[in-house]
Amino acid sequence: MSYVMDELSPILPFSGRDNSEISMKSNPVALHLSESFGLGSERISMKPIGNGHINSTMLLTANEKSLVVQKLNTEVFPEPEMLVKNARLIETHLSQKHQLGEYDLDIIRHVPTQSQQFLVDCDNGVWRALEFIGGSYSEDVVKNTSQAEIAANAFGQFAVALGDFNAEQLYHVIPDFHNLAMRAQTLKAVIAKNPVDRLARCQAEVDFCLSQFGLINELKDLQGVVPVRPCHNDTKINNMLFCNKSHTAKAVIDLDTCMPGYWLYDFGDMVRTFCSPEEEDSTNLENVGVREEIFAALVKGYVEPLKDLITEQEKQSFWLGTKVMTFMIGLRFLTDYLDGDNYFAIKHAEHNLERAQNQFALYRDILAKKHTLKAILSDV
Ligand code: ADP
Ligand code: GN1
Ligand code: MG
Repeated sequence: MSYVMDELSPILPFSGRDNSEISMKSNPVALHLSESFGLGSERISMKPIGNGHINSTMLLTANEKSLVVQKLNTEVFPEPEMLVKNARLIETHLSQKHQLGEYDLDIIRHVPTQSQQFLVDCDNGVWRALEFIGGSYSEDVVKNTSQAEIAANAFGQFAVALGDFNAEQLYHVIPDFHNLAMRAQTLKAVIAKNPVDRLARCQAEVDFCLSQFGLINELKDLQGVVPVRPCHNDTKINNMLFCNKSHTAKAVIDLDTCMPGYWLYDFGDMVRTFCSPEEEDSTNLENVGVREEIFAALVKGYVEPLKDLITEQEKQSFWLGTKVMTFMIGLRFLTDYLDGDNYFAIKHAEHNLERAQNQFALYRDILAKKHTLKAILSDV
């Protein structure tokens, strides 16, 4: 599935007595946000966009100008002001790179309110606004090798542009975000508690998960061997915007989890979300697996911009990244299922379990294709 962001609001132009206009004018949230972020109070529309699991993302349009507004998930991000501070440091760095001709992609900038604030309290939550990148679309499943190479290359450009950014400036908005040992502890704690009595329903997945904890030591062995770098930490395919016309990469989005990490995390999350022909929550498990030609295209696309910075050990660590990231997200979905769905947005009761089953199916296929995938990696 893909998600298209038109140049203009999908509801515009309004003709006569448009119902959406009437309802939006009386929608106090849309009106408040529109006035706060300087769009005015005329011809307002607000509708959900994208398929993110964490924040509520809306396209807000008024007077033919559009902004992306997001109600931040403050359970996940308890310190939204630090989230915005991190993102703005990155915006500034990327803008400098852009001015030097060293970064070509669009930069998603936060938009201040009329009183120069970046957060607005509204509707029992905290909202921010981002510049809307029109004429773009995002994908939930990679269509072909060319798209994989283009997106991976853009994530690579993003990594290189942040190569000289001091990631220690970034606040750890979610501590231990990709710490597998910590994620394993959390899973064990929720198994012990079994708060919503779902353990029996997913014992097979739990047993499988517990049998894979050797990955924790494999990761520990990398400490001091691969460099800590500024990472995006959520390089899933729908965090890339493509141009409607040229189908080139337009912007890397969702910078909320940019924190110090290993490039293997960003590589692995791309493998996880680019390579399967099925969406992350598909229950068509026979079809879930790694498309080897997509894997090869992603390796090529990502490594090319990194070539002057990447170390041999980092390249070698990409195999571990492939395994760890797919496994870890499966573990996180399973943990959330057992915990009663407190973290990821769900559409039905079994959603998190189905996501976990999907990711474990993908992880199993990765293990089964070990020799082929490692051979592709050793070729770059
Ligand atoms: P989440 O944190 O919930 O994943 P995202 O920031 O990734 O939220 O946004 C969700 C979706 O909204 C994206 O996948 C994309 O389709 C769309 N989107 C987000 N920001 C923009 C933007 N600045 N311009 C256009 N579309 C956007
Ligand atoms: C969440 O925000 P979104 O939908 O891009 C999650 C990622 C997971 C991903 C799984 C802050 O990403 O870590 O990999 O879902 N983001 C956060 O699809 O937890
Ligand atoms: Mg996202």
